[in-house]
Amino acid sequence: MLRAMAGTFGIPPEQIERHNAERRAELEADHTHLGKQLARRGLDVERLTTAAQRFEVAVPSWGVGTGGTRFARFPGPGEPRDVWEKLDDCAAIHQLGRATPRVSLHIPWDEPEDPSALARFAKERGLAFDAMNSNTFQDFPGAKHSYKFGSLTHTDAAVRRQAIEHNLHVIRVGEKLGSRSITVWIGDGGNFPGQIHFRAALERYLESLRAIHAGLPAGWTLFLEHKVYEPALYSTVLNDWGTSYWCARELGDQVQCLVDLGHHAPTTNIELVVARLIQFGKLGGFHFNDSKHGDDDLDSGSIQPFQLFLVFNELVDAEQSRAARRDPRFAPAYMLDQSHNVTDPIESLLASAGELQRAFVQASLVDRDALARFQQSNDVLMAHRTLKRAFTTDVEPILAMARLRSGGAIDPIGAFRASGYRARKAEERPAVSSHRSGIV
Ligand code: RM4
Ligand code: MN
Ligand code: MN
Repeated sequence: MLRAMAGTFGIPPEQIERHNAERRAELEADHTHLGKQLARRGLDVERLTTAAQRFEVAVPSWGVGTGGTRFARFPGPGEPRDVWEKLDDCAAIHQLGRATPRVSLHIPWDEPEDPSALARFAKERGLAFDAMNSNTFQDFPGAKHSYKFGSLTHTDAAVRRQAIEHNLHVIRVGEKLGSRSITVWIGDGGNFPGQIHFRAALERYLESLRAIHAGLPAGWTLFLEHKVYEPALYSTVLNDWGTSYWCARELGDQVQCLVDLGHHAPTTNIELVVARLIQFGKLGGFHFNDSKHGDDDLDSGSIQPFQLFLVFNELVDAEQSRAARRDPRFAPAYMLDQSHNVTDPIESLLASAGELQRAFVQASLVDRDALARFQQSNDVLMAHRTLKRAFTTDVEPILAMARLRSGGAIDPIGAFRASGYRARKAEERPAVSSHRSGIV
């Protein structure tokens, strides 16, 4: 059902132009000033602004609905009720922020009845599809077998077969949408010592993944997403990056590891994990979010912005030293994977994409020659300060200028609030009690 009609979507461009007109002169002054400061450090503000304009991250279809905890969900007004309305919201986000041209779908949460129609609908809104996400961590109506005790690693081959078929189905849907990758995250694991034979479960995982891999079209990438705990609370099958790396290597070139920032024990050094996977040629992509305690799915950069910077520091370093990498095609896929429980999801996604862009630009400021010299001579303090100097630089004028030049809003959240988009959607989309839009 094509509920939204062409012409009624998005933020009227005149509104964005008016918003920018009021802020342009100040931005230009700030951008010029920052340019002079950076020039003294041997950095070219124009090159950095162009790089910021090229930065892209995919938004999750499940992220535009209000999320919830396992205690409650407090839906906001004008929530999207189906995949079409979700795409409308994603289009508004991209219109304002210009950094999110692709959407990552979760199947069957966002199963399209007619994938080709959905692909056209997205294209009309300037959007395309990023990685597909399969879901074998819940039971859906009509399913023959339950995933209560696992999916791809279940002890019963019939359950594994159902989970494999689901992944193959998701790939087929993705092909019709123009996607070129699938992310496999499973909830499989154990709640009690003794429940699961660790090695046997991992063998079954590999066997199931081989079957999915056999159905992977040419040019596609399969991402393995590890997670240390939850929903299984004692052990998980794909628990960490090392296990993920081993599996990806066993499976072959089309299989890569995906790092969800929230999927590690609290003290894990994630930037080190990123460096290892780069070095071993298996860093495929990210699910960005932030966390304090566990898989909190908070907004990117809201809790540990320095960690985010350090992750991008590894990515930019790898990008700049191609020779040091094993994988010449190095181009990790960036996706947001967040749950917006108490904020407007559109605002959170705009802010989060901006935080990633900020970390990327800041990491691009690092004086890598100086850093290498300080590392070589064991000048610990100056090595650290070289990173800090980049991290503490306010690059906001670069980000805002990148948005302006790409046709977005100088202050995307301000423009969103001024547009009245949410109030309009609240009228167009009366709440329905049964729908579930976010992660609960
Ligand atoms: C999981 C994991 C997956 C995501 C689901 C909704 O914790 O992060 O990537 O698809 O949540
Ligand atoms: Mn994830
Ligand atoms: Mn997660």
